[in-house]
Amino acid sequence: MASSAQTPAADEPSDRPSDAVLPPGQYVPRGWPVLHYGPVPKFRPKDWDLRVIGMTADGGEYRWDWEAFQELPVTETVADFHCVTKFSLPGNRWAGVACAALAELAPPHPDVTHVMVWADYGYSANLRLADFLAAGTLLATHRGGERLTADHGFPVRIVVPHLYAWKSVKWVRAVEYMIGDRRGFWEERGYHNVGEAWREQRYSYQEDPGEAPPL
Ligand SMILES: Nc1nc2c(c(=O)[nH]1)N[C@H]1C(S)=C(S)[C@@H](COP(=O)(O)O)O[C@H]1N2
Ligand SMILES: [Mo]
Repeated sequence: MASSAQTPAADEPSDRPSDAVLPPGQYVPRGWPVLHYGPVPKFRPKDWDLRVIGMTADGGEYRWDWEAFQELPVTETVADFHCVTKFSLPGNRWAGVACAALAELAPPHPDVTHVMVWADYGYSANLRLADFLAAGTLLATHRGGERLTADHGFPVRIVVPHLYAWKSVKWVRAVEYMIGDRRGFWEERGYHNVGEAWREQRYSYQEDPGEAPPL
């Protein structure tokens, strides 16, 4: 994809010391916590779709209904998961549709720099295009061989392992291609615009000039 070269590759965790198991400040809890803002949406297969909107290469929108989405090629990735509230889940085996594969089916305009990932009820998170296209970034349907439960994002959540988990949007319904950056739900409410866990980019006051749209 021509546009993937505009931002640095983000498929490797940044600044990871060779002996560190978890990013700074993180611990492994018992079980898998459930954390989100607002209600869990009810899945209605007939109404569900996943759309790619915004600045596509051909100016059109792309849409997959539930049947069509299930026909997309499935990949697996094993990755840690880091919440900014400091719990981490090491070694998750996620399965789903690679976001890079989705972007091949729905190519972004060459000037696209960022994406907004949208969920039911309006939750959103912004990503650099390189984060979206990174090797570990997936529209996950399964973890550890089991379908996600409603609490954890069924039917589809994005997983962006190298960024704090508020970017791993549950109940994804749309990906918006953007020319330029815009803050998502938590990025407007005090969390870091980029959110790299290995750089401990937790809060917006840690942002460098030029790293984020003004608050
Ligand atoms: N749609 C939606 N996705 C969301 C959230 C949310 O509030 N709404 N919370 C995020 C946060 S802060 C975290 S830590 C993870 C938690 O995922 P889990 O409940 O599967 O552990 O979901 C993320 N995805
Ligand atoms: Mo979180």
